[in-house]
Amino acid sequence: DKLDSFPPGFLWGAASAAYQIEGGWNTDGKGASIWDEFTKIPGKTYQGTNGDVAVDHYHRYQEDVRLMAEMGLKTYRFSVAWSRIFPDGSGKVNEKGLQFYEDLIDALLANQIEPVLTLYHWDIPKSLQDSYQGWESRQAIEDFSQYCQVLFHRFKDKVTYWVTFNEQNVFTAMGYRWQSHPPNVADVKRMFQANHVINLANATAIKEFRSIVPNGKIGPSFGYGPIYSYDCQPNNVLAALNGEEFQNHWWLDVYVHGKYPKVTFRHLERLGIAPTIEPSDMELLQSVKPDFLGVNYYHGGTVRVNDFNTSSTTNVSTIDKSFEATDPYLMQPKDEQAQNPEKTMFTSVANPYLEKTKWGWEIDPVGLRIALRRLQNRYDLPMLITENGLGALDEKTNQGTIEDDYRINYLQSHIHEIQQAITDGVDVIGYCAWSFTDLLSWLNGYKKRYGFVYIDRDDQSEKQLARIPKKSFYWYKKVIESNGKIL
Ligand code: GCO
Repeated sequence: DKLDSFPPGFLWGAASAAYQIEGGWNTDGKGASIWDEFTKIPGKTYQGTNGDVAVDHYHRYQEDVRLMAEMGLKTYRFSVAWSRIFPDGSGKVNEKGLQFYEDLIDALLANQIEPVLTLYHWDIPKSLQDSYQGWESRQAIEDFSQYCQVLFHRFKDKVTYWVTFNEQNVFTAMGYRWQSHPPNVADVKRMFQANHVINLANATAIKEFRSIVPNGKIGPSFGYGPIYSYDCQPNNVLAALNGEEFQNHWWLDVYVHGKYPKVTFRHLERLGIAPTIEPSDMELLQSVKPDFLGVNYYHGGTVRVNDFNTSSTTNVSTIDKSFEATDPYLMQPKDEQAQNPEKTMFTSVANPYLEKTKWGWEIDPVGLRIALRRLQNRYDLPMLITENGLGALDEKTNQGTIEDDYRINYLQSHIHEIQQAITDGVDVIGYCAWSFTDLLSWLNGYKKRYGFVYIDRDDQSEKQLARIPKKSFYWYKKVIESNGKIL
């Protein structure tokens, strides 16, 4: 029945990122990235884990692609480590780095697996950070564009789907605000400025792409979570509008319409933290449009209006309480507002209807359908789900198997909602589960596992880091074989 199936050619896939799987951090001429440095700072990652070896995909990619073929994957999303191609970020190309990705791509194509190539999954070369502060400098636009052009030329006949930036919303916040990613900065003004430069780099890369890879498809992968109002109290509904704009449209409107949303921009201007925009910037942003939106979906967010009386971090004692209801801006000193610019727009609360994973992430499959519907309405582009999955503490049974029924349930419920969204009329071209093998969780080491394929880290034999397909691997194989019908 047409109404409850997936379109023919639907791209069933799985995803990964270079730093999280490759290892070989200085092999074959690779330079260091900001992550190679950051993970060595004591206390930054769980048990001090780093990606020096990761799951050694750099040396074992053939074995990994064999498993993908056995599973019947139609597509595989991976990222290229910029510092393999340009060890110093710019200047001289490292042919061995290019060759690695060419070999990987050829292996995928030989198995009829469509490559989805991510250009930037968080690992800017360290030398660019050191010499001009990375994304805070406009020089990064030029260097990123050079790097992209090398890949466009080299792989234009082999790769159709390209992703520019992965989760720009996540890596800018984590890196420039929360100090939990490199470059380990806590400065909201610098965050918004770096973010603007990345927008320009995104647009510049897409512009180059149009002339070099005219038949290819390119777009960003955004970490999207729909924002819900806590209830129907109108001020809470307004807070949810603010939340959706501040957390989502702030990026997506720029990608698709070349505009910053007005309410948030004015708000940041008032606080003195809006990005500095040069005369030709908006013209550049408006001159390009992605072919598709990559959607990374894990969960949404629930918000309400900030009740400053109950806020634990705001000192309201010196403020005339009679202002509170009418103008929360008057309550906080401006510099404090600038550190928490969303505070007067909305505040996040737990959703009482949703259960959570062990890491406290809400489990919300219907939220994925809502996400797809909202994104289709506002942006009207085909969507490729570039990530969705469950991080869990998988354990081997005595028989050496991994019975991850919880992951099957999680994926099944989400795939079901995608199918519902397609029935609603949404244009979804594929689904890449996160992740193919277990991999290095940036901050949670190897404890938090996402893969269809277990990586055995206890095995001390010569089979170290052995790959063991989990129960979910065999389940997903059947999902793919039946184009989603066994659901
Ligand atoms: C983790 C995260 C990642 C992200 C991915 C984002 O545990 O480190 O969940 O695996 O999902 O890198 O694109």
